[in-house]
Amino acid sequence: MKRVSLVLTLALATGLSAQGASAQTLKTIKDRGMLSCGVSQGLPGFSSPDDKGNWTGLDVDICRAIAAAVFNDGTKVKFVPLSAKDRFTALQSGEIDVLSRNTTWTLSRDTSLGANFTGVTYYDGQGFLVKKSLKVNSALELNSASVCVQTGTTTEQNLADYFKGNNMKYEVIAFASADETVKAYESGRCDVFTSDVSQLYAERLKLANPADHVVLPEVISKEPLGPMVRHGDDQWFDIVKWTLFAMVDAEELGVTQKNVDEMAKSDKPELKRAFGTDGNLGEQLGLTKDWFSRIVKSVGNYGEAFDRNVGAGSKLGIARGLNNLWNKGGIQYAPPIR
Ligand SMILES: N[C@@H](CCC(=O)N[C@@H](CS)C(=O)NCC(=O)O)C(=O)O
Repeated sequence: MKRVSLVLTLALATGLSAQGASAQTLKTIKDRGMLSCGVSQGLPGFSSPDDKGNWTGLDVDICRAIAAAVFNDGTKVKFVPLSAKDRFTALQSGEIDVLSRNTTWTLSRDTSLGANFTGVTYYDGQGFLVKKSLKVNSALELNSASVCVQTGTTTEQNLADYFKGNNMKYEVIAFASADETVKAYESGRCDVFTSDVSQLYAERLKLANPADHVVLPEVISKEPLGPMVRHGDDQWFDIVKWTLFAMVDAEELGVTQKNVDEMAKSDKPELKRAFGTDGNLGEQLGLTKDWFSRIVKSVGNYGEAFDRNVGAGSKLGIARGLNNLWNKGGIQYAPPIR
């Protein structure tokens, strides 16, 4: 009994009980002076580097928003490009602090991989891309097709389920990287390319004649994509989770990259809490009072990041759809900042 209370007293005295004994990630990142963020190897709209090595995309903006929350500087990110197969090992080994790479939240990934999903940055689903010349209008006409797919993805499993469920035969041709998969499809090694629909749009832009290819109407799975952190550090889990929530809540509250300074002066109670002019919510996360405005200043609210990278203001031109806010017909919903 005595020993237990001594340990407890010590833990309280050192502040360990408040944040959990393993709340080391934030400290490691601060000591390093840089967030290490795992992204894809190049997926327009989500994460891709230009010829100078500047990364842009929705997944990239999540990394920048986290860096802004920690350092007040969205450029303090080291982007680590990862294939589908290598992404989880990089997180487990500590090479990256967070994985922000079009990764689907599933039960097995949430448990056996020793990681936690922190939310959904993009509600997606799996689809099929075919050449228009194939004259196919529905995925149900794909019996006996050859299908190009990337290994180490949920895509492979859904493909098998869909063809089996519809009593159709198919031949899988699998590759380790997106580039190889798309090249194989373009060169005619397979009839179909299957992936998350957002990725079909992104990869189609890389083809010589994007207009020669069509995304079939069927969406055969749920692919909620979101950032992932390692098990065992609840403080870091909270920071990544609430960075995303802050972006979604900012959109709902009407706070934009442009008006953020003006809105910070507001008397509205919910804005005062978010901006830290009332209470200490930022500090409770292990961050600073101005954590919310740092995030919005750096990348804008969720809607702005969506539009710029994958939505109406981007080359992809994807409609908000499910990714609209809950009060605008979509299912993007963040808990309140209070
Ligand atoms: N969301 C699915 C698929 C993710 C995935 O890796 N898709 C490929 C299909 S194109 C991709 O994005 N590759 C990009 C890369 O390898 O850099 C998952 O989490 O398993």
